[in-house]
Amino acid sequence: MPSAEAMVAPCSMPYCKGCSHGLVVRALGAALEATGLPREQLCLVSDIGCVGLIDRLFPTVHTVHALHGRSTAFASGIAMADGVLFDGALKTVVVIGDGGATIGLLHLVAAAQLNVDVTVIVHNNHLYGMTGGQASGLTPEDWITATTPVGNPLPPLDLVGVLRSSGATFLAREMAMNRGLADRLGEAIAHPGFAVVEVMELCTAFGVPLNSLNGKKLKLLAEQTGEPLGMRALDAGRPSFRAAWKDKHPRSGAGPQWPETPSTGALSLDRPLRFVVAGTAGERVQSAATLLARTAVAGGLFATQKKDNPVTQGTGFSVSELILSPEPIHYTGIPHPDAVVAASQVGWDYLVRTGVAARLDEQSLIVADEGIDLGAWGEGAVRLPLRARVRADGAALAALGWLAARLDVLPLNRLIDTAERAWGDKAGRSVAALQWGFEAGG
Ligand SMILES: Cc1ncc(C[n+]2csc(CCOP(=O)(O)OP(=O)(O)O)c2C)c(N)n1
Ligand code: SF4
Ligand SMILES: [Mg+2]
Repeated sequence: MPSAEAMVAPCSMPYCKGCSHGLVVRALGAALEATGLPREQLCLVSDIGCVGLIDRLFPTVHTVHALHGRSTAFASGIAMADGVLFDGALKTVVVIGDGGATIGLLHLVAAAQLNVDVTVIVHNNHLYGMTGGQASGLTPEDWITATTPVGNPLPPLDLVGVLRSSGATFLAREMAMNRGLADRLGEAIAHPGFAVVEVMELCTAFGVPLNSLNGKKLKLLAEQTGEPLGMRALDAGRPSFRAAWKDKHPRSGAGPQWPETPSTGALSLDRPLRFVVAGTAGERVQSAATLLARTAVAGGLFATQKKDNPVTQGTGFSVSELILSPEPIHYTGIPHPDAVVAASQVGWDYLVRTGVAARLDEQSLIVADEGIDLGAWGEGAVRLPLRARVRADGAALAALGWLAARLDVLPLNRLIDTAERAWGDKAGRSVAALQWGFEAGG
């Protein structure tokens, strides 16, 4: 096993003297180094507590600091997105305390059920260290803590047992002081599904002084509770979430209404373009943006689309953030749009309310239906009779056609080609809207 040196920042540990968290940091550093993976394929998701001080110790990998108890949910989302939308090459590791693990227990249960490729390292020092030594769901019976001054009346939860019955495919329990910890963490990280390693630790600020604890007593305690110490159980028979998903969705990534768009020959674009398309739910704002994204991708360009609409689906605004680029897109946010489409008043009002309009600068184009009150932004905006000419559900598409022509983004014939592939003999009105907008912008 390589040393942790290359992975862990050369700064002092942010923990109390003797705190076991430092031992786990070193073991994790060595285990991550041993994967041999490029740094960008490693992602640490840290929870709240002393355990969560870990991020700055790992400056070269992805780190996400999550809400208390929710780190496993964040990690599951990361692993699912990577597994479904990309190649599943990311290794995601959760660093969580006994407090976080029991506050957010159902997130661990769900991750085990899903069998996502996430390794959860539970730093079990048997209490809430950071806030002064209160009892958690893993505090041993009779322990003295800040909230159980005469002894904890409850037995600790058998966390590994709960996760075993939830379908976890890799389970282990280890002492923090065990020299083999790095190997065990390495095995867990290499496992392609959900893995949990419960690490038994000393909190030298509270657990040790309040309970006359030392390493020997901790080991005894660990042997008397839960699954056997040093155990490692593997169920390689269950498919990982990614494998199960790919089995059911062999063409995942392509939405049901968008058949795979074959490559139609290279398109060129000399710069990334960032559009925000705003309109009313149900008026085909999203499918208009998707049409441009699909056309760009079929032509060898890169595209991202982020959708926003109210919780009550089908009512109110609908906003789509669209980026088209000749290069891979690493950041999908749009702080300063090149152009904004306002297909309806509801959509425009949302852009004002959420501060998007305030971020427009002199270079930003506003393409708006002529009936919309744009307030202070009216001057200089391009006003088109969108809704009057191509009806409400063609307005966003016509405005995007206008932009495609005016900014020389995508050719009309390729946009029409995508529309016809997607909507077949129902494409007529969409094609007409595109055509009208394109000609107006040309
Ligand atoms: C939702 C929420 N509740 C409570 C807190 C306060 N809080 C901060 S750290 C902590 C205890 C952390 O204990 P544990 O997860 O065991 O980590 P340790 O400090 O022992 O490493 C608590 C309760 C918080 N940050 N968020
Ligand atoms: S309070 Fe406990 S868990 Fe936190 S750093 Fe100190 S010894 Fe470690
Ligand atoms: Mg703790």
